[in-house]
Amino acid sequence: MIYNPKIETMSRAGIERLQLERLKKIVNYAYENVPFYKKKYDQAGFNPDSIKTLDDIRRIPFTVKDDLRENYPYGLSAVHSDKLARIHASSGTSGKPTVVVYTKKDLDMWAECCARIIVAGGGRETDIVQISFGYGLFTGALGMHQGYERLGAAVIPASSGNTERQVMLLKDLGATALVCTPSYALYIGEMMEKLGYKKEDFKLRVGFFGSEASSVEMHKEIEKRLGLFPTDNYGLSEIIGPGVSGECIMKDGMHINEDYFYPEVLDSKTLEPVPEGEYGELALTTLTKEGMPVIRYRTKDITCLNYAPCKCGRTTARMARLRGRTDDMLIIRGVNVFPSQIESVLMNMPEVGGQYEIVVSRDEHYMDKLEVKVEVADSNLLTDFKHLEELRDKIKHNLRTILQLDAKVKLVEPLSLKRFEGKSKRVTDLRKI
Ligand code: DLL
Repeated sequence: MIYNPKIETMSRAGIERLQLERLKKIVNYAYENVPFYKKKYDQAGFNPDSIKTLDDIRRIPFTVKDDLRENYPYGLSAVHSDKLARIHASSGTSGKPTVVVYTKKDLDMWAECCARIIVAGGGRETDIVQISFGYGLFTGALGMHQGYERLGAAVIPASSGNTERQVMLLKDLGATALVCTPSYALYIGEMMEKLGYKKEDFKLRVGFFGSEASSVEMHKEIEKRLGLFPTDNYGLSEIIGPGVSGECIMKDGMHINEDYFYPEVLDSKTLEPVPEGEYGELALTTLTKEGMPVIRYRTKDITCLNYAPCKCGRTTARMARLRGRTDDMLIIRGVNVFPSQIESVLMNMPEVGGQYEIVVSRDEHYMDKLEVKVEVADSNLLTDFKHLEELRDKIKHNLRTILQLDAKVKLVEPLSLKRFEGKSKRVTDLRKI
């Protein structure tokens, strides 16, 4: 089933025509209604009327997170506050949040985008969906809530936290779908087991997991524990929230809602586009957003694009599962390491559980040290020294094969590492302190 077949199966020429028409409009709209863009474009000598082809986008200056911070709170808004229908914000690592605003028309578009990715991942109007993202300024909960509501499904706005109660609600209310972060889904799965349930005790069918990185292996683990079909979906508050892209049931890349968000993948050094299929930094342009148009936003997320039509029938471009962010890439003894690589190694080993922590530090000789803390799947192993040593060596070996780097591995009790109800924070880099 396809939610909006006219758009989602449009020919490449058709979609590009639509994108160009919208790009011309939005760039002019931003220039005329947001002093920030006018100033930036005038300074760069960029004339919004000079856009003639989609390739011309390359001449437009980028927008970055600092632009939003520096223009806090409403500096990038293009409309009078009377026209605003919703205000969200994402918490920054320090200081003030990044504020994003929506008009009624934007909310309508957002609901459609989420409905499309929900249907693509197997969600239906007959679902009873538990939304276990934190409700509030975060875009995840309300975004997916409205998407599912648009389909006509029944929504349980459970919010995150109180995991025992989450399990009770899932079971008693007969939820068929779950929406949360992938790490929280795993935690919920563990809690089900701890409370003595089997996955057959639930009616769960599909799960929509996003807002943080997850690996193929992590999805397999979620599928095994919760007995549902998991898909990955992507978005960011600055652009809209969830609904930028999502996997279909083929699980071969996340379909981008390209009629609303124009994607580019760039070499992060030269900022020139990379060839299709090569990894680089994703930049996104909102093609219709009224409240806060965002042009060529550097997401810092690393992915690649695939324009080939998908087996599901959709023709929209697909972005690969994120490989990380340009800024969560760790450089350890000169080697580039993405936490997602470490996760893949661990998730492929049945002897270890789903939770881990990565600590990077520096020894007295200024040498970088990588430590990975992992929960063993079975606590009996902790009393068996020989097997423990063997497992530690095996993990070290597997990490070395993938990372080309030696790591210290610490095995800990099941359920002893910190759990997260929202986005997880698994990396501590002590070198920066
Ligand atoms: O996390 C929006 C969202 C909510 C997406 C719910 C999907 C589901 P922010 O809080 O602004 O917005 O964080 C955006 O989270 O730039 C990525 O680095 C990361 N991220 C989001 N989705 C994924 C994903 C929401 N599927 C930032 N895989 C983005 C990996 C993701 N990282």
